[in-house]
Amino acid sequence: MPEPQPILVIGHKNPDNDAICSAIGYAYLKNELAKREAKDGEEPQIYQAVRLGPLPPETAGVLERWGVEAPVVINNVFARISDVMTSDVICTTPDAKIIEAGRILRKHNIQAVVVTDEEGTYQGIVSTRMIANRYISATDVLDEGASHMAVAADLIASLEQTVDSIMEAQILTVDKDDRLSEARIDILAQPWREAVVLDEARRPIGIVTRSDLAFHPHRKVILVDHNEVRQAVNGIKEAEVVEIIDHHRIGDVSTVNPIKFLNMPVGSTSTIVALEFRKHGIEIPKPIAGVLLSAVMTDTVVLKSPTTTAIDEEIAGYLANIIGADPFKYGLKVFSFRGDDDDMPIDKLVGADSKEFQISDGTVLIAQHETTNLESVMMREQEMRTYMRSLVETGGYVFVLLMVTDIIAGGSQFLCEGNRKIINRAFDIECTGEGGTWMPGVLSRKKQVAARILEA
Ligand SMILES: [Mn+2]
Repeated sequence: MPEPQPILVIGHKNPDNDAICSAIGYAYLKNELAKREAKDGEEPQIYQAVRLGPLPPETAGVLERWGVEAPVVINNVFARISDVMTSDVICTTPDAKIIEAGRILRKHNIQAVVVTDEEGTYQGIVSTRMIANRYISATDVLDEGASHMAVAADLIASLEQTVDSIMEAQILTVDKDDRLSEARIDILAQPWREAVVLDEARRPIGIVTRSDLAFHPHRKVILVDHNEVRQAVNGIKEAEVVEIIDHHRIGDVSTVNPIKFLNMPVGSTSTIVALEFRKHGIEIPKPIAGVLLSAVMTDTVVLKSPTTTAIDEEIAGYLANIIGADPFKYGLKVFSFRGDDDDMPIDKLVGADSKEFQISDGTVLIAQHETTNLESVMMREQEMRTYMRSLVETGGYVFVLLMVTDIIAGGSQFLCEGNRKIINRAFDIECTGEGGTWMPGVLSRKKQVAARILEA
């Protein structure tokens, strides 16, 4: 049987701080709960936080600050060879006698033994079928009139030959991370029943037989900070979603069985994760509290975004108390990890956080850059506008709107390139090609900007 696999805790594609931090926090909580619930002598289920893209700079800063390891990057959750392979491989050497290989096959009640050289490098396999074929071919010799005694003597003698005389070296070899659906076709297309799983040094680490292919494994995943297929890991439809923790609109992920689906209209998924810790009476260690608080602060723009609820405020205070910091000051520190606005490359400054929206006239791009120093960002206005015009050209956008959000003042400076009429109409402003327009209280792209433009 394949080894038990960890349940993956996954945020959305193109991860933001909340997608990664809520996954780290929730995986920690689930591991603690699994340890608490595991019966004596039973291995607890392992939960592993993973991510679908690079760490945002503030996340990198926060994880380093607290000495928390970054979740590993995964590309997909398609079923893999490792989900079905047998990992205890029995090996022999090319100079072993066939009779010894036969004993190994019988002793372990297996169908194939893997042949490796002295360094443990893969050479081929010997299966019960290959040995049996010798006996079957002996019937030919008998039919041709050879004496039974002579054939029997030959067969007995052949048991003393070395394994390499009947070893098959052309068997399919696969990687443990190969997609099962693709490997299945290759395994069925070859004349042998087995495929050997090799590591990078070509050492055998597993074996897959045709009977293993009857098994259709589904990798277990917990989704955090999203519940739409479009934003989810590749292969999600082949996986088994066992829980969802989110604070977005209900999307289109569907499941076969009833699951825990915890969705709350609060400012961040990390807020909900912190609530779950309290609900289960699991203590939040300082580093986890620091990680979760950072995401409450980034998702709610230091509790100023209109998406912020009283629950977020209460949780921010609670987490800040654990790490002994002021939530607002800590939030500003987290934002400062994004780096100086003066020397940030222009494509990052404008495009790092940008989303496309469809309106009746075509596609528009709304970018947001959060800052504690609006003045220093606006020093680069001409450079930003030139870059935005290039985005309008290459992306074929109706317009590109950049919200430079001042998180201390609690508002955004709008800069627009392309057709400004739509923005001007939607917000009843007169955005021109110079200076931009200050929008007090506007912090949320989703709630206060995209929604208005889509309605206009
Ligand atoms: Mn979020």
